[in-house]
Amino acid sequence: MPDAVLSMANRRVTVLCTGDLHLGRYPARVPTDEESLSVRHVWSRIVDRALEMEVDLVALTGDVIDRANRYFEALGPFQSGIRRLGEAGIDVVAVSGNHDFDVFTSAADVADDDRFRLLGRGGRWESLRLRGDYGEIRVVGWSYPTQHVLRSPVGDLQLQPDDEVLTIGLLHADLDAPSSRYAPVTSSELGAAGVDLWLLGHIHAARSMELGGTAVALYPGSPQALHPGETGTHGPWIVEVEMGKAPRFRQLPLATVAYRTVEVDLEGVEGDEEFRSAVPLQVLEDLRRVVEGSEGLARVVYRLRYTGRTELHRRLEELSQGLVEDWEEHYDGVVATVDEVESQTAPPIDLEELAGGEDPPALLARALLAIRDGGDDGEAGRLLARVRKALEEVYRGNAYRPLLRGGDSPEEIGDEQVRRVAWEEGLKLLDALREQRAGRGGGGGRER
Ligand SMILES: [Mn+2]
Repeated sequence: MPDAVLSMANRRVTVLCTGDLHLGRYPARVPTDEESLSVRHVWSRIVDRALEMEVDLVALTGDVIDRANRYFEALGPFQSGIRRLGEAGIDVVAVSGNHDFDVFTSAADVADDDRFRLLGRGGRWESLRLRGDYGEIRVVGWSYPTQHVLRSPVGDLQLQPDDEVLTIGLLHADLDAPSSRYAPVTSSELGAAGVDLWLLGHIHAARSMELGGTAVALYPGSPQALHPGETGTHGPWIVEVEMGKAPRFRQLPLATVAYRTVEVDLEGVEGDEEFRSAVPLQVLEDLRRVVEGSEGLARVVYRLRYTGRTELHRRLEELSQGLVEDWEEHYDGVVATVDEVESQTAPPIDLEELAGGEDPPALLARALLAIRDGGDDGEAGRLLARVRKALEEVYRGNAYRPLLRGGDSPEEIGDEQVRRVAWEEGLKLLDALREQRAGRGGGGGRER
């Protein structure tokens, strides 16, 4: 067996990491009387999972409790989780954040479990050695002494170099945000601190960063999504760390609430009936995907962004009223609702009809018809030349180069591309012209 020849210190350590639970808070825009949507329910699922997976360590990166006024509401659920982990012999390490800088100390004292350690009380770094089947690891942590911390605490970390032991750092901090009042730290100082794996708190969207060598930092994000801005996947992370190797991360999508912003394409949608099927069908398509990628999701709250050209352009708010107030879709045990709609649609344009006049919109409509049909005389020719010149300038600016496809130099801009851009930009310009006229009450708008 290969394991037998490895020294104890080289064995893999499996860490379950989460933070920013805000126990006591309730997700926004969902019914407040459903236990399955609460943060404490998700916390309990996280503990279940840590037990099932028999992880070596649970790491909590601050803002576990949501401020002093939620303390007593949060205390019971927090306690019972810590107790269950302790009884299973799982070590739990934690630091406090700006929300629980004072209350987490009290909660930690109440927990009074041999397996649970709140590190770095009073803003002083604390180092701890833990032993298990994996061998030995070192954990360092720092907790908020006050609600605001204006300077980086990392400068005070005097870590004894030790190449023999894997070092994990816990910190609630704002990464690469120099003017932040929440412990601003930089990637370069984290990378230079002698820590193999930084587990961070404060940012609710999960992300990981390489810090040079095999050192990495992870923001696990909030395990339960808490408001419509918290889109994306939420849940705790499993991190597998081994000496001298880059850690491996994997998120457990255990959040029971998801917030989604999706684009709904209404191009060419005509009449109320078509609207009533087009929107739910597109939302359902997204819902199926989301449900398949999650475990135990209960609610999805949608924000819709309508796009495309449709004769319903001016009536979308009215048509969406019932959708926002009453619509509830049930799919595989998950309830989806629409919280808000935003319209970026444009009215359809009858170019032939418009082209009959003598005003600027008519002139532009005639040029667009010519561009569509492959012509380049008169106004159409002038428009195409202007578009080509603008595209050439974009190509010459190096900043845009990575965004461009199809050619490396201005000479390679094809006629097709010029025509396509002129068509799209021309339609936008026409919309703007018509919008202006309708706004002035000039009666130029064609749509009803
Ligand atoms: Mn925070």
